[in-house]
Amino acid sequence: ELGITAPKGYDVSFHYNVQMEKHHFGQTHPMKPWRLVLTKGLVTSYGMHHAMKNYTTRAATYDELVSFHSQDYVNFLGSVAPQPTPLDVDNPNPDLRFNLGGSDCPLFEGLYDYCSQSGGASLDAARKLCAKQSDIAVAWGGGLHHAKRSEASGFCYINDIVIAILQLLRVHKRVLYIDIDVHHGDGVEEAFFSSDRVMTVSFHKYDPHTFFPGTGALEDNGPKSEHNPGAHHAINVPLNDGITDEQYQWLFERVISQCVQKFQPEAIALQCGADSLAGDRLGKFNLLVQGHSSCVDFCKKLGIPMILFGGGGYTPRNVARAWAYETAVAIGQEEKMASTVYIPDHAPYRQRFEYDGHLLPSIEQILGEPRQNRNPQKKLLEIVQHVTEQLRFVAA
Ligand code: ZLM
Ligand code: CA
Ligand code: ZN
Repeated sequence: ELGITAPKGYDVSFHYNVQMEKHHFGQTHPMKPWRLVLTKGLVTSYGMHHAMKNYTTRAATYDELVSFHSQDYVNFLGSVAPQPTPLDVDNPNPDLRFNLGGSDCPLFEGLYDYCSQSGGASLDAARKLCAKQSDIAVAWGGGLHHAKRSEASGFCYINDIVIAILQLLRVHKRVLYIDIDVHHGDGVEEAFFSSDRVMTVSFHKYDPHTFFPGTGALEDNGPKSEHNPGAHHAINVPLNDGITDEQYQWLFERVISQCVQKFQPEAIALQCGADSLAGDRLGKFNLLVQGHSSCVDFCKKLGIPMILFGGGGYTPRNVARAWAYETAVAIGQEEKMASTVYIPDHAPYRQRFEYDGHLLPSIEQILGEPRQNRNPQKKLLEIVQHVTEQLRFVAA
């Protein structure tokens, strides 16, 4: 332990249940709940738990799940038997509904427990914010942003974020949702499409024909139909492969500072999907932990109560490195981890971090194949301009 002391100023709470770690989506499925074991391991081995309030969370109840989801859907999730993923994608089991049982959203053993644990942790985090017992509440088991009211989608079954935001809205007039997962936060956006009390902002790779879920174009800012108060309250930042730390930070700060200025949120819900990191199995951005975590740092410095959710992230050791570092940012002790995030390959102190015959991964191994940057600065400027124009319609 490196002697991390109590936080100065910010009360941070950590919401976790080991029940979530044990679930498996299936042999080669990209979503690996055990990345949470690695994350928790790093957090505790740096002694960060001494600087936070640690809560063992409970499963969300049926009533809590149906605060957003339909009863039909939750009943089905609670009663359907586990099924092997069909090999024949063209002949899905006709008994299966709600987009369940395919290869993205398999019906694995213990699914209902996994979903309700994820929801319970995020809801507990929201309750701590509402009770003003926490300034930053951390729920790495949540962030499952694709789930819809009556539909599973993209590895997500229960939208813990929507459930948590609904809780925040009991106390906070306006909630700003920010999503740095490489995928579009479509489920959260859709859930609050008709509300002017939640503004959603997603940064994502956008390529409607080849990249999931295919939504989140720059011009999609919420239905403008018949006096919809939620119009202009959905902000989308569509990006291409290979975006760098410098570009992402530049965009993030410009977009988010304008949103905060106009919308004046009383709470922030930040989805920290780690599949936007370089070297991810599914994402193809070029972000380092530095760039990714600078989003958390920027939001923290706004001084607005905040929940940090997990989300995507498919190269488990990179996910753990990022979320542990972001936990350190929350408690204001990031310098304790700085030297271990990316240790230069020839640094003389490198071997101090190698033990049990395990070599540290080289930077090349962490980053994987370099991605070509397909984000010209001109495009980024256009995004900022469009966001500025949208926000002219928004008033707190
Ligand atoms: N096929 N196995 C992000 C959610 C992304 C839809 C194309 C499935 C995969 C992917 C599943 C083991 C978040 C799509 C993909 C192959 C239809 C997606 C099982 C590999 C595997 O090896 C795999 C047999 C699987 C799924 C890749 N699926 C990659 N991308 C996306 C969903 C979730 O990060 O945003 C938040 C947690 N689905 O592209 C297909 C269209 C299913
Ligand atoms: Ca996103
Ligand atoms: Zn994702």
